[in-house]
Amino acid sequence: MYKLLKIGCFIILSVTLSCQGKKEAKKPNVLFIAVDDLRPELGCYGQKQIISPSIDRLASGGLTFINAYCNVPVCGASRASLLTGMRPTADRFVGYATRAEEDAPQAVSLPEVFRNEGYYTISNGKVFHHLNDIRESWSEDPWNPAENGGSYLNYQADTNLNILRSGIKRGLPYEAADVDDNGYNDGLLAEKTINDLKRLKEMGKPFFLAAGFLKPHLPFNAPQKYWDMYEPDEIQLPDNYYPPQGVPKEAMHNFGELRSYYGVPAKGPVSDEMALQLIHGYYACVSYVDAQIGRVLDALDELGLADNTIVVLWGDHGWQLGEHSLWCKHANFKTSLNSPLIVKAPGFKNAGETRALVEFVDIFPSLCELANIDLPKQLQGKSFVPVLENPQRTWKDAVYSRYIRGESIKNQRYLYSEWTDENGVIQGQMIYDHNIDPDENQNIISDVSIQDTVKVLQRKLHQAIESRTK
Ligand SMILES: [Ca+2]
Repeated sequence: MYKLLKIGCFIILSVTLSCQGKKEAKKPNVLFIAVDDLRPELGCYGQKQIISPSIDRLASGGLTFINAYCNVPVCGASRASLLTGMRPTADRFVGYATRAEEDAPQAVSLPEVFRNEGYYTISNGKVFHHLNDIRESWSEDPWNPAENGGSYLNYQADTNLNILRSGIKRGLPYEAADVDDNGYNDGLLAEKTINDLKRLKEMGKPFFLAAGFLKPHLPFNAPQKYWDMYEPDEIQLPDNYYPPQGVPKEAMHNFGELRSYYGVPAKGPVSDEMALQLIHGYYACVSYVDAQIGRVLDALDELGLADNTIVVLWGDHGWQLGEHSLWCKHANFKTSLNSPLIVKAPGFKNAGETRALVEFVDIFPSLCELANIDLPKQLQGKSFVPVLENPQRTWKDAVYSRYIRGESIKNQRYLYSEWTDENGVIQGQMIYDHNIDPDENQNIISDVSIQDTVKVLQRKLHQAIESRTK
C-alpha cells in the first residue's frame, strides 16, 4: 500500500514537473536587435546596391514589413515611444535626448514586462537613448561600448583623432580605418552579445536580450574592407537631390546634425564629392553592422537557441541620404518615417514580405502576444501577430507619426502632413500620392481633385491626435 502510494506520488510529481518543464520550454526567448539610423535600404527590401546578406538571411526566415513607420523620426524619442508602446504628443517623446521615465513615468517598459514574467533581460549598446533610463527594465547593468570606456564618435584614424584633439569640431563625418571588426564599437557589441547568449543558455531561463547596434549613425566609420565592397564609381547622388515641388518650408531642415562634423559647411549644400563619400560611408556602415548581426545570428543557431527565439530587428527611423536635398532624419517625409522591421517568430512559417501598415507602437503588444504575456494598460498600438499569420490580410487603414509640430498620417496610398502654430492654425501642408509618386517629388496639396481626400485624412488625423494624449 505504502509502495503504491509512493509510486502514485512519484507519478503525480513527475507529471507536475514535466508540465512545468513544458510551460518553461514554451516561453520563447526574444533577441531584440535595434540598428541606429538604419533605413530600409537592404537587400530584403528589394534594394540591389546594398550588401546586407545577414539581415537578408534573417528576413528569409521571417516576415519583412515593407510599410513599417516609426512614430517619431529621431533617436531618443522613437526608442522611448517604441519601448513604452505609447505615441508621441506635443509634450511627450519630442527630441533626441528623450528619457522615457521622465516623459512617461507611469509606463512599464517592454523589457520590464518580460522581466516581471521571469525573463532574464539584458541591454547591450543603444537601446534606450540613455543607458540608465527605466533601469528596472534590466536584470543587470546595461552595457554600451560607446559609454563603458568608449565613445560614440569612435574614431580610429589619426586624421580624425587629431581634429578631435584640436577641439575645433568633431572629426569628419566618415572614416575608413584599417582595423578588424572589433576595432569599432559594433564588433565589440556583437562579441558581448554572443558571450551573453552562451551565458543565457547555461542559465536556462527565458531571456530578452537587446542588442542596440550603433551604426549606421553618423559618423560613418567602418573598417576599410566594408568600404572596399563598393565601387566609388557606382555610388550616385539620388535622382531627387532637390526639394519636392511645392514643399512647405516647415517640412525642410538644415541638417544641423551633419553640420556638427568637420568639413561640412555651416550652410548650403555639401560638395558633391562629400555627398558621394557620405553615401559610400553609409553603405559601408550598413554592411559592417550587417556582418556583426550575422555573427550574433550564427551564435544563436550554433547554440541551438534559434528555434525557440523570437528575433525582431528594427531601425529607429529612416534617413535622408541626399533625397529632397536633405541629410539625416528629423522630417515628415517617407524617407524619415518608413523604417526597417523584420520579425522571425517560432511557429510562423510565412517567410516573405507584407505590405500591411504597421507602426512602432505595435511592436510592444506583438511581442507580448507572441510570448503570451498580458498587456500593460498604457499601450496605444495593436499587435500585428495576425499579420504574421497571414501577411496578405487587410490590416490597419492608417498609421501616424509626428516630428516637432509636424503631424503625419499614412494610409496605403497617401502620406499627408500638416504643421500648425500654437493656436492650431495651419502653417504648412503636404500630401504625396505613393501610387504615382513613391519618391515624394510633388506636393499635390493645391490640386483641386485631392481636396476631398485631404479632408478625410485630416479628420482621421485630428481624431488620432486627440485620442493619444493619455
Ligand atoms: Ca537613430
